Amino acid sequence: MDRNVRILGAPTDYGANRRGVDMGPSAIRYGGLTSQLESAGVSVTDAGDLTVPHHATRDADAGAENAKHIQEVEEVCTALADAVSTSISDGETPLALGGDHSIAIGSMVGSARDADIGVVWFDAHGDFNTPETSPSGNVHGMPLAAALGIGDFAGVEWANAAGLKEENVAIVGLRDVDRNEAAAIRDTDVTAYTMSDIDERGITEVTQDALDVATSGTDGIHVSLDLDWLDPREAPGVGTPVRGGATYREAHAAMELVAKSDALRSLELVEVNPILDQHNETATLATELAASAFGKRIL
Ligand code: B3U
Ligand code: MN
Ligand code: MN
Repeated sequence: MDRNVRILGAPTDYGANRRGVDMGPSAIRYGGLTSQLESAGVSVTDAGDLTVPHHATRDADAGAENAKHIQEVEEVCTALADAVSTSISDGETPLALGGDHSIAIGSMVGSARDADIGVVWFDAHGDFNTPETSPSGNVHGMPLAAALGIGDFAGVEWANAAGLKEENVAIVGLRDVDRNEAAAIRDTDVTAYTMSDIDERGITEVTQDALDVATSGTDGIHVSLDLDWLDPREAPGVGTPVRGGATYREAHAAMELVAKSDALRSLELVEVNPILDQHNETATLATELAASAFGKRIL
């Protein structure tokens, strides 16, 4: 398939309460994103970065204690949703670069604007907290709940806007889930695979199941890749590393299956933290994984 990819940078860390992931888009570009994507046979347009309100212009304690910087998160997500949906209607596949994982609310809302979509969420964390259950108040731990309309986000409208169906959402790679968050996931029709599932069944079978969940009856899928899904040995440059994650090979195998599904409508790479990275290796790995998701072949 001839594919054109449009890179959309979202240099924000408001959802992670300021930890340096706002530098992710630069680091990922510097890690060779365009050439990696071209080696996957897609053409690439870089639309630059969205404008994110600067910290100097905002109150450091803005937002509710249980949903920090909710207004800034909403601003960024609204802009990203528009950019993602415009990209799709222009015939270009959006590739959003975070930034913290709160940007996924914008990606999903935008990707779902004119279609029924499924979602595959690769992450160590559930990202299923709500302001009521969150231990941190950081919105990057809440985007899946938000996009499914679960929880009270101080009346913020996007929370219900995506129109996602729980039964088309799959989370892959869980190993750090808060107690109430786990109960919330179990209460829904979302499908969740832990690292134990990957241990028992292997990455291929689990990813294929997740893709089946997301593609069943939908027009396409949004794939959200939190780099902390990988083991910190492979991806040290993330804000909240958790031991026991996916290996380099498992991550590539999963992305190759994404490519094979031929259903990818939008992709995002999030939570790369250049401050914590070593020689930009996490950002560089993110570019490789994107290439695999877009169908890079060896032979
Ligand atoms: N579950 C915790 C921790 C966390 C979630 N996502 C990340 N960290 N990156 C929380 O704050 O919601
Ligand atoms: Mn996440
Ligand atoms: Mn995570």
